Amino acid sequence: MHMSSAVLSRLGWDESFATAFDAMAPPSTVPARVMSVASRSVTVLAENGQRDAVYSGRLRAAPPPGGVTTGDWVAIDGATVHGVVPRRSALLRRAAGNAAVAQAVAANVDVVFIAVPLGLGVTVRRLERSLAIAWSSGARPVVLLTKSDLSVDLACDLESAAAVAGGSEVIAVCAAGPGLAEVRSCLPAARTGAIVGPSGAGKSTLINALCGASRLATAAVRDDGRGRHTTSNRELVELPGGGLLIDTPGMREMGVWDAQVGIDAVFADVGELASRCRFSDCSHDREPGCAVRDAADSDPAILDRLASLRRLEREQRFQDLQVDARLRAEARREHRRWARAVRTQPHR
Ligand SMILES: Nc1nc2c(ncn2[C@@H]2O[C@H](COP(=O)(O)OP(=O)(O)OP(=O)(O)O)[C@@H](O)[C@H]2O)c(=O)[nH]1
Ligand SMILES: [Mg+2]
Ligand SMILES: [Zn+2]
Repeated sequence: MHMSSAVLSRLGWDESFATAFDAMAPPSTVPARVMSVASRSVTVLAENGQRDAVYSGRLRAAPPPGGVTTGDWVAIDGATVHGVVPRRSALLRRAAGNAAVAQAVAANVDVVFIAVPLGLGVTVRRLERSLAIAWSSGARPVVLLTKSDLSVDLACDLESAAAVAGGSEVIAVCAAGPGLAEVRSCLPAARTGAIVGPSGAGKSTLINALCGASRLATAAVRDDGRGRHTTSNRELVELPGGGLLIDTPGMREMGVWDAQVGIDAVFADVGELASRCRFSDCSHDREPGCAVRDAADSDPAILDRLASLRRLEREQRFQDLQVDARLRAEARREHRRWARAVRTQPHR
């Protein structure tokens, strides 16, 4: 029955979400998509319009990984969100300041646009990290070289990005026009994208350009180069002619969260070389028959990629350990609660 709704299909609702919804939704709830999130409430769009809603106690007690986020499909009853439809994809990062907690940046996205502002050259190491996180989301990463009008050497910037993009599409775009059509074509009707990148990369300006209107606030980058965030919310915007795009606040750091799959994908070239080393546990240091060192003789950049890969893998291992430690602590607490409950029970 939900399939008939034009509003919902416009927002990306389809048969498989409907099936998932029927399996989890409490009676008398209807589906809605989260358009933006505040600390204690969400703005959702349902068949009968937009509204603010708060979480039920049950959802507060057992939120989805990284919390309810923009792009989630939820089951609402009036102004209460009762549950979250299992996600098709989720962009998760380590929450700022807490290695053991995830933050869901966006959910049910088909494309993750990674904005890399031009002008000072491509920040390759940062791009590798973002790509690994994007790959792990289950969505397709697309690299956007934004503010392309500020590039000193666009061909060179495109080449630097392509060298680490691992086959992902790379689009140079300027909010004034060039490249906009290519970005647009990544998002056919009912498909959802999310755009991530540093503050001032031109994310909101780009969405406004795609909308042909000043839909989102934008601001000039401060001269002193210190952090300044114009966008403070993750907001889902409907583009004219179909397609949806989630704007996100600029992120200083995107910590990896369960990103090993993405790390492997982004550094597949290094992995392939390593598989040809004579020793299976080669540290690519000075062992004989090291295919990575051999390759580095003709392409020294491979050593930078190796270092970058190791940094991300180390970070991922650290994150895993932090989560293990947290789970152990939780299990201990749970056990103490249980032991106390048993002690205070009257003997029979
Ligand atoms: N030259 C040039 N400037 C641009 C372009 N796109 C955006 N800008 C400028 O860059 C500044 C920052 O743009 P925003 O869209 O606010 O950046 P943002 O990525 O949304 O930043 P946060 O919301 O803080 O994460 C603004 O002054 C824009 O006018 C572009 O294609 N070329
Ligand atoms: Mg913005
Ligand atoms: Zn080796």
